[in-house]
Amino acid sequence: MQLRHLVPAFLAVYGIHAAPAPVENVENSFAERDTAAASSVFIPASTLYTDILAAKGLLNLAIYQASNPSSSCNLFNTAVRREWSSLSKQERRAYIDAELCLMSKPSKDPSFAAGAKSRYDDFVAVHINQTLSIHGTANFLAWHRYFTWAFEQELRNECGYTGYQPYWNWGKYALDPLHSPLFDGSDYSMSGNGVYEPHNCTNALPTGLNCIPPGSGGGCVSTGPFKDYVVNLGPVSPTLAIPGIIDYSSPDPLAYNPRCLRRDISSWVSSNWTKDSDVYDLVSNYKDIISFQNHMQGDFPTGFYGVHTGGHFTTGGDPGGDLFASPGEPTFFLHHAQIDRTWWIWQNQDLKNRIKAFGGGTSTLDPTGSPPGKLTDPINLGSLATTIQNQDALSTTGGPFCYIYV
Ligand SMILES: *[C@@H]1O[C@H](CO)[C@@H](O)[C@H](O)[C@H]1NC(C)=O
Ligand SMILES: *[C@@H]1O[C@H](CO)[C@@H](O)[C@H](O)[C@H]1NC(C)=O
Ligand SMILES: *[C@@H]1O[C@H](CO)[C@@H](O)[C@H](O)[C@H]1NC(C)=O
Ligand SMILES: [Cu+2]
Repeated sequence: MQLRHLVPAFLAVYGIHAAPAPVENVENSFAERDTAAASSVFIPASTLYTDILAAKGLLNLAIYQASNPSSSCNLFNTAVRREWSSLSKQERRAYIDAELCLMSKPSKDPSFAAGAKSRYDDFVAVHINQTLSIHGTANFLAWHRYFTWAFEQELRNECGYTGYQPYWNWGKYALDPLHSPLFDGSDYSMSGNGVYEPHNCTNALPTGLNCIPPGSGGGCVSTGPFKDYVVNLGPVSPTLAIPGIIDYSSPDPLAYNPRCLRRDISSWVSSNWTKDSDVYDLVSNYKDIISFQNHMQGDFPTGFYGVHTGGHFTTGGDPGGDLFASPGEPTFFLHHAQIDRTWWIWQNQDLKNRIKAFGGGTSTLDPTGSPPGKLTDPINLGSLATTIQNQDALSTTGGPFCYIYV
């Protein structure tokens, strides 16, 4: 049985109750968009609502650390992860070049995955291998935190990158992702859209609701730093509805299948699911860890994407729209840094009760019926990093970590 056939089964059992409609964010004003169009300078939308939560959280963290001074990591020596649009062009280019560098270094674990040619592919392979035990599960947030941190370490240690992992604050670009500094196709962007290729709607939620209308891409990415990047692994669970993509799934999910990077950037997705108000609603209204992580990952039976699915399907395409192979999309780690930051902001609202909060199942296909995840369960990333436990990944300023977000 191919892995992709398991996904609809998972989606049918996964999900919680219907979500309240997100409040409209008055800060994402059309005036800002018009100004941007007139001067052809992109002005990111305001993220004031979550910025306030983040600032309040950081203050809470400072107070918490002052009364729990056990850690060798503190606000004076911590690494600081920053937002893409707040980086200078040179800083963006340094991150891009470090990713390109990892894509050019050989795999360090070729026996694990036949299709993994580069060190970058090693990350994709580990994610493909563990997909069905790291999504919709207790370890979702902790696992992806450690995975993203391991990637940041590799950029620094293997490729001489001196910055830290930047994040993609979805709300800033949600109304107009194509003209944003992330996707404008310039040398300082993460490359632009795919070229237009006729395609049907993208079935992001195999429960059949809300098929994403085709955008202006679908073909190979032809602009910016990643235009020559070759995707080696997958597809495993493709969603881009182009014959040859949608009906192709390798019998060996770790086989070698070189092809172009495809995108179909969707403002339909980003403007509906990843506005600042969507993040604000998630952080402020979902107070226990289970409802927080479930709402973040979407409530598929009701057609609610959540910011996690929304971010992935803002690029969509191949492998961006593939639950298994998605780390092959160069923006994966920018998106997951923002997933991690959103968890961090949530934790910081009530550190005493939330810093140890952990719960859920162990199987993506049976999130509520599988054995509960444990704090002592390992996070084993193979050749990417040493094995830790879930409990080591709950604080960004404890265990192996020492970073915050501004
Ligand atoms: C993941 O990799 C391990 C080690 O090679 C293997 O035993 C396991 O079957 C793989 N799991 C999946 C779901 O591919
Ligand atoms: C769109 O879907 C229809 C019906 O399933 C199919 O016949 C057609 O080939 C598809 N077109 C593309 C471009 O995928
Ligand atoms: C948001 O989604 C709805 C359907 O749920 C759709 O009608 C609308 O066009 C979308 N909005 C944008 C701006 O794409
Ligand atoms: Cu993942």
